[in-house]
Amino acid sequence: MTENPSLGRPDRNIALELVRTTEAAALAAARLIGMGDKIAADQAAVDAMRIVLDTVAMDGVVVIGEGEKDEAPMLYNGEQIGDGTGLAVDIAVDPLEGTTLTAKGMPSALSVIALAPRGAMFDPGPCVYMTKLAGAGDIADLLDLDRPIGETLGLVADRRDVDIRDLTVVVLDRPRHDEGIAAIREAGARIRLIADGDVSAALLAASPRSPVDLLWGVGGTPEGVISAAALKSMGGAIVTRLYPRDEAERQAAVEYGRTHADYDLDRQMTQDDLVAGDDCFFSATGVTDGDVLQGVRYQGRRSATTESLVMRSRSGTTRRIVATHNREKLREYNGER
Ligand code: VTB
Ligand code: MG
Ligand code: MG
Repeated sequence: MTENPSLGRPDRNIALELVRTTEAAALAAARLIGMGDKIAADQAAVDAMRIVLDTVAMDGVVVIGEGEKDEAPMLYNGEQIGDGTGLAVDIAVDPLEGTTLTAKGMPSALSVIALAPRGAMFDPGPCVYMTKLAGAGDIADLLDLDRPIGETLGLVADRRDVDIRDLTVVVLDRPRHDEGIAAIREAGARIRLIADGDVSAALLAASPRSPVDLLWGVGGTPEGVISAAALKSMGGAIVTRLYPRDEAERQAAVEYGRTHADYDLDRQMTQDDLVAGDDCFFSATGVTDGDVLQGVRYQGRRSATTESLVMRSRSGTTRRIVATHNREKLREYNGER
């Protein structure tokens, strides 16, 4: 009779172990805030996350190791992670989401990781970009990339019983968004332009009571999948569509679609298409200070604090974990941090 012995019973929440990996990456990257070297900051985050990941009891495979587009060091796609026992899982990492933000000491750099049962995560394939529209769960049914953004803003304003000019849309500051930005302004909504970091922006847009209502624009496909894992847990919504950069990438995507049934340039994909099923896990730790998470704070050589968001989609539990790290003890058994 009992198909799944864990159903209805509390079981392991692996996100509570993942938080150690994003904390380690954040602590390592934060040493390099404002130092002007995004490669070094990224490398520090990758190395630190990699070491702690191997302590997690799981049979993991990296399916999204962001870094290709920016030629950053990465936890390689296909790399085996964990101690090889237990759950067979897909892992998506961005050890430092916001390498330039970190190098320049700008807000909202995060370390992030997402995990889901094997096969659950969308494979980005050849497209490094996707168009994204994200917000809180109360407007999930209004998110449609085929409707002009100005009209969607009108519907969101009606739904929330506010004026369009009360709405704020967060947009990556990129020339490719010029038309969209003009359309949003034309509709009367306000815009918050950000230099990088659309995972953090998706979390902000999806939080009820945040000053931002929507995330709109073209960002990284890996970041889209990672955001989806978070939004599934916190009750937010995202719709996305692959965005080939040029004709060659479009051709490669069409070719890829012949052997991968769910790979379709025309399809709008929601959080449930990007991360299937109901049991994904997410952890993010702030590197630089931001609206969603406080960054790493050092208290001299003795200690440092981190703030993390830790979530699981099945239970919908979101935890904010503030940790105090004893840097002296860590130095003793881990080397300098
Ligand atoms: C976004 C942003 C990232 O890449 O996904 C962006 O969230 C999109 O690519 O922080 P471009 O920078 O090429 O526009 C990042 O900026 C870097 O991973
Ligand atoms: Mg990265
Ligand atoms: Mg990134």
